[in-house]
Amino acid sequence: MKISNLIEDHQWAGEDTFATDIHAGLSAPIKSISAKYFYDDRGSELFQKITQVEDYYLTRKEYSILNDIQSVLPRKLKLKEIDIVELGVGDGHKSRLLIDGFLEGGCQVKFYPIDISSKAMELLGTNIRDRPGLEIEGVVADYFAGLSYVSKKSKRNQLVLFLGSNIGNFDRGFSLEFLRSLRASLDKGAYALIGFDLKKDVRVLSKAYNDGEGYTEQFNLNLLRRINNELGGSFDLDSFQHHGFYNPRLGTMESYLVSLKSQDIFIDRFGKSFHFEEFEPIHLEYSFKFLESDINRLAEQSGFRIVEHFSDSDRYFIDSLWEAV
Ligand code: AVI
Repeated sequence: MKISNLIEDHQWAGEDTFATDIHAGLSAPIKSISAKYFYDDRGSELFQKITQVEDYYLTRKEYSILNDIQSVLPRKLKLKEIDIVELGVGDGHKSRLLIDGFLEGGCQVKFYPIDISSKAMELLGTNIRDRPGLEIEGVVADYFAGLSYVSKKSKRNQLVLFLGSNIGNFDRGFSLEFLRSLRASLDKGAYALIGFDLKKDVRVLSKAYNDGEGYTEQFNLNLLRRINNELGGSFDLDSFQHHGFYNPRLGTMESYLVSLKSQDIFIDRFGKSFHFEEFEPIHLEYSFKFLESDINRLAEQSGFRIVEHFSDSDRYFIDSLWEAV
């Protein structure tokens, strides 16, 4: 697997951005930490664990959908050659299912996984390898820089994968903006397969984000550990409690860490303490949920036509195939 790194050294001010964002988030009247900071090595490992627990149905349901459509998709698209572009690489298991389907259907595939993390890219390279009919070029870049790089190289029809309901971590306004930018970076006739977690029984949602094994709690607390390790913070992880709940007004799961006592947390890097009232929350993440009508509206408003919605037997999740019009 070839890896093209589009991130220049001077652009990678990751550590400073982290410090600045944490300072701003903990100084705000309603404290927050951006969910994008979940995924350091430990956080990515914990997320992998979450995807394997019974309560977190999303990965399992999406995998079953992709398994079902593995051979359907190549027949529907009827292409001899395809460039499959994946935004945000996971461990490669889902994309591998689809790639195998195209290869078995006699289609030549070039696979371009795009991710900001070179570490994630290296890991992916251990799970998916070049073989006859398949060439892989990992692109280390943000999504749109990566897409523009691929579109300059690509002479074939493209299928963009944005799986896992990653779109649910954007707020409603930003998801539309994101999909419009995605459309703008594609040629007419290109395809996108986008994973959406559907609205459902609140108890099912609630269990998924408060899993019985406690991995979601550790995943959230890992953000405080990151601040301790990287910025010299003094968070006592036992004095914060994970709280995940469904907000039906916004149609989203929300996750918080709640301070169990009144406390001052000194952070070395900033040379100062941050005060927490007893039971004061830090907001961490939104995971928006969708109706089929939301998906239809998003496609229409961003310049795509729906080819087909693929769902699982419980209708928990939809992978929606779109064509750029
Ligand atoms: C990556 N993302 C789609 C996950 C979600 O369901 O929002 C992240 C996650 N947060 C808690 N559990 C999983």
